[in-house]
Amino acid sequence: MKRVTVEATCFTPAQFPTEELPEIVVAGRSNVGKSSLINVLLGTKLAHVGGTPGKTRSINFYRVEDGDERPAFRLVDLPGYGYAARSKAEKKDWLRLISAYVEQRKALRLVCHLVDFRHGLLANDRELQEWFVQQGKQLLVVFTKADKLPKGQWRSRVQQYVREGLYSVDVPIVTSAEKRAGVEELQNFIVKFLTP
Ligand SMILES: Nc1nc2c(ncn2[C@@H]2O[C@H](COP(=O)(O)OP(=O)(O)OP(=O)(O)O)[C@@H](O)[C@H]2O)c(=O)[nH]1
Ligand SMILES: [Mg+2]
Repeated sequence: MKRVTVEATCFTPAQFPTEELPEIVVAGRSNVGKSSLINVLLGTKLAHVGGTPGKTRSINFYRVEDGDERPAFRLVDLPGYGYAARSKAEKKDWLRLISAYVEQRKALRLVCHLVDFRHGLLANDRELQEWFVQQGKQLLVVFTKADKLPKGQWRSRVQQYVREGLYSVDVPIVTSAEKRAGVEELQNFIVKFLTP
């Protein structure tokens, strides 16, 4: 993923850029590792990463151009959900911003739903999945922070989480931003997904 530019940092829907490219959005609970994974996917440090939940407050659009043969697209970083320390007013703003994006955006092709590999899908992850499915969106589950579990457990964990039930257009991808695991697999998936 070669040429990467920040196209927009949006705190209100009016700031969203025009829908000229397909968009892949990265969604998930606060602190699950959305911005970290975007950085390793893009090979940049553009997305802000934080030790405390609630680091990303805006919807951030990254334009990715990857040579002539590969389709250009946008990667979209969302503020996380489930961050309890947020005030009521902030939660309302968050919901308004995210809803506007998810419910109106025609360019949105795929939701990469990031889930902490140690915990699997929690109640609010399931709510998020239901909402995206109701909106007719395609979801791919991407597990994060896999470095926190021994590699010997990875396969059986995925099988367990799939058995417990989840929506995903394909077999979930196991990643670690820290160890750069699963990054190429996810890049390849995105390119294939966008290629007609
Ligand atoms: N061990 C490990 N830690 C990770 C990994 N990815 C992210 N982290 C850590 O998890 C914390 C949160 O990462 P972020 O990328 O900011 O998470 P986020 O989902 O963007 O969080 P919000 O913007 O608050 O929603 C940071 O301290 C990261 O260093 C990973 O693959 N392995
Ligand atoms: Mg973030």
